[in-house]
Amino acid sequence: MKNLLCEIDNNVGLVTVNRPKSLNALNPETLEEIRLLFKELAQKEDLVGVILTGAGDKAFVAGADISAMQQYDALAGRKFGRLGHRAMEAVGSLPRPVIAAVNGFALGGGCELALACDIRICSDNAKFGQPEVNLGVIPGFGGTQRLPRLVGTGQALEILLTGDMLNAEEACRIGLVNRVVPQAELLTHCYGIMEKISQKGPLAVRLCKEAVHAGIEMDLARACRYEADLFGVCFASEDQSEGMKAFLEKRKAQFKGC
Ligand code: CO8
Repeated sequence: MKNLLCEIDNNVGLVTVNRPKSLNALNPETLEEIRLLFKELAQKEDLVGVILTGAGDKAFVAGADISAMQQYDALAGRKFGRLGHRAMEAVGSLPRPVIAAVNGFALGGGCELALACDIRICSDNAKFGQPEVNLGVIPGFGGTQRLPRLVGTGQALEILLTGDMLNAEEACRIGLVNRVVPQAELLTHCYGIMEKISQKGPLAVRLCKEAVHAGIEMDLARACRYEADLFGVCFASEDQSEGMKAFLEKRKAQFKGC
């Protein structure tokens, strides 16, 4: 891959968008690499999860690549939007948790990439925004949909309509990120969350993510029935009997992921 770095350590993937000269802006090639990489990572049975970040200490991702978009006509714009959606979908549908380690600017397509992740932790220098209205366009990688689902329509509309940037504390206050940590501790903090998750039943972790993401698209009654189905599926696993047995025997469970 030309624009991404990927390393896997202790079954935790670290994916870095690596175009620091343009503040990790997402050009079509990078979006396609994200899609392909996350499809490949989805096949790794032992994977605990993925941490997604940006190269350098200034930006997570400063948006879609404006120099690539500048000359687009309507059809090219639509094609680019679809490419972006497929990349975000590959991140969001990874059957493992994905943590966005937001280490600086997360603007436009960069904020949308963070929104496609399951958990967002940011450094104290992070800045968030959907500045597309400054460029005469609207967000095109899911921002008008995922942002209101996460922070509510009122907060989302203020961000979308003003194009204003939010600092890390403001982003945390409205629930756009879970936590703000000093920049030097950002990755360590994210690995700490992955370490905790790695101790849990892998099937239960996968099904929790599936229940939340699928359920949020349904009405509550249907979503609760879906949850009950997935809850039932857990009882077909060895991990369920081990987890409950270990609790009753007052010992740590030894999960196998089956
Ligand atoms: N695209 C391309 N290049 C970029 C981008 C970007 N989004 N952001 C920064 N760069 C480049 C700059 O052009 C500059 O390059 P060079 O050194 O060659 O001049 C380099 O990165 C460093 O940037 P700055 O010198 O501007 O750094 P500053 O610290 O002065 O400013 C900012 C940092 C505030 C982040 C500033 O760079 C900025 O405002 N960037 C643009 C942010 C933005 O508007 N992002 C949204 C883009 S639109 C979008 O994401 C839409 C997504 C959906 C599209 C769907 C289409 C269908």
